[in-house]
Amino acid sequence: MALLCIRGDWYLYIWLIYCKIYSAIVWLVGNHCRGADKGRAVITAAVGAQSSGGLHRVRTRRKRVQQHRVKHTFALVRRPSFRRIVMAPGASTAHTMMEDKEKALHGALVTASLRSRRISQFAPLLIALVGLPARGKSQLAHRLSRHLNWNGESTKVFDCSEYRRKHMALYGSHDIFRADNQQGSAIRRQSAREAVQDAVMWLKDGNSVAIFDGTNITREQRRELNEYCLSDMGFRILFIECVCEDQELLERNIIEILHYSADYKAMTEEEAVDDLRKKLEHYMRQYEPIDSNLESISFVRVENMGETVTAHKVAGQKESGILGYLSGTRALPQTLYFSRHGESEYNVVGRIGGDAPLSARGQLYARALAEHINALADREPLSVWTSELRRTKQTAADIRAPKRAVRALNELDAGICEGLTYEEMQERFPQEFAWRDQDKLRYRYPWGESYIDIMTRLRPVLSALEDEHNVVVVGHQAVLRCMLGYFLDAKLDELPYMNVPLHTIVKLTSYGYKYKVEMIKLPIDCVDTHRKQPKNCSINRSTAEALVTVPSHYDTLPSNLWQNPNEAQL
Ligand SMILES: *[C@@H]1O[C@H](CO)[C@@H](O)[C@H](O)[C@H]1NC(C)=O
Ligand SMILES: *[C@@H]1O[C@H](CO)[C@@H](O)[C@H](O)[C@H]1NC(C)=O
Ligand SMILES: *[C@H]1O[C@H](CO)[C@@H](O)[C@H](O)[C@H]1NC(C)=O
Repeated sequence: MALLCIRGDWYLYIWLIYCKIYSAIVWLVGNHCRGADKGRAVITAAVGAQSSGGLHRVRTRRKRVQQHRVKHTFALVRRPSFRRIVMAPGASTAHTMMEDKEKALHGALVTASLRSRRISQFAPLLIALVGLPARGKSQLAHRLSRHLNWNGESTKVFDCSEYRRKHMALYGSHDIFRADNQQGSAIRRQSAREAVQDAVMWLKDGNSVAIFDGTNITREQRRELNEYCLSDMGFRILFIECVCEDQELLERNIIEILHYSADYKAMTEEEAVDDLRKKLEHYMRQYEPIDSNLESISFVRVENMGETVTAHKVAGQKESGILGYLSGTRALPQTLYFSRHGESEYNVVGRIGGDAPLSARGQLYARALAEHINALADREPLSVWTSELRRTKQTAADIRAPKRAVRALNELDAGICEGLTYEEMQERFPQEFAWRDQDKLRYRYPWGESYIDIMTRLRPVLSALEDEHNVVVVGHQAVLRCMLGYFLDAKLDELPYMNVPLHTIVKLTSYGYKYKVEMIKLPIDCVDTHRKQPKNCSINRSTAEALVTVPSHYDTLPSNLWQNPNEAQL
């Protein structure tokens, strides 16, 4: 019995050893095969689950497809511009089949782009501008920044030349831009490094976009920055190249630089022109335009200030939004006019909202406005945008220009408070009234809107307006506060308290990326509708405290308003 047991064990041992050796051989052979033709192993695994009857047919068919694809992708890998397609299934096969030399050449690029695909949509985004001076880079940077900030992405521009100016008390001359100027290029490199570092800090602090406004003109500089962002920081990165072939645009940009750049404040006109021309020459000697065949970066090329916009390997929500913005607007010089509607019957009696017609004085303003604008329209074509409400349409009625009523320009909807005076609001909804005073920007009227809401609905109008010239917008107080706030870079919390008086034309003229503002008050009397924030915003405040800043108005509509306004009781 014992002997049988031992012998039984022996059989078992031998059997086990046999199994081990067999599996080792199978493993070795299998590995060898995989090394030689990974493609087949992949296919075998892929169709392994299928019934053996159909296996042979499937296997051969797949194999042919796969071989074809391998050849195809292999050809594509040689052209970096198609690397996105290569990253489709089969890429790893193509990778294994590459020769060593090509592996070394493309390996880094393939992994880099693989990595970039893995970076989350929500990762912060660094935008790096590329291009020669006077191609409109700074202008694009600031406009884009304004647009992104408005859309809730906290964005900041990091301007290399500002860092450079910090290092040199006063701009010396074009000399520091020469490639062979050791000290100059050290300063430039140092300022670029500092700008990048600050941009990185900004993004690490939880902000979403940093715009790096340097020149990054060589391929090597771009590759470094791309590598640094993707691999070291885990940020997304998008290059925007500004190209400008149009002589007229170039000249205009150069004139703007000469006028507004801090570098040229201390120079005479001729000196500055000569200096800028030489600076451009130095840069031109070093400049390597982005070449999608040689570089594996995602970039957008903006030609002639937005006439043509091309995108290469641009992915992601933020990036496509930016692409949309860039292709939607041309950064050309513009003049825009804004006016509130003339005084309405509701303004006279201090009521908010509603759809009241103009008061007698409002009609006078409409005529004066038309006279003023028509004089301009005789020189240059104009167009008029109004809201869909009666008071703006009536205000624009006499202007001789094409008119359009835009729903997004309608006044803030006051919900349950539509048509009330502030006194009535305090009487009926004291708590709502106090809450509104506590945070006017975010307060939303029950069944109505907040300032934030109108900012959102104004987005498309603002984008459209940035691409327009000579447009007269006849709008309402809250809506115009938001629009002017956008163009003048106002802080959001200041928006609801901006003063946009009645019977005043606000003229905005662009210079560079900024706007100059002129207030043209037409001499027609009107009530004041501007209510300052009261000191006491507590919900327990007294009625007197709540109403302390309410502007004076008539209690009933006086019939002889425009004849002798001083007689009516205020
Ligand atoms: C307002 O008054 C109520 C009671 O009348 C009190 O409970 C509350 O704390 C007061 N709130 C403030 C902010 O003073
Ligand atoms: C606001 O008014 C209430 C009630 O009159 C008072 O208790 C409170 O101290 C006032 N707050 C301020 C900041 O003046
Ligand atoms: C471009 O970016 C790189 C990346 O950090 C930086 O080192 C380089 O100095 C920049 N070049 C210029 C001219 O701003």
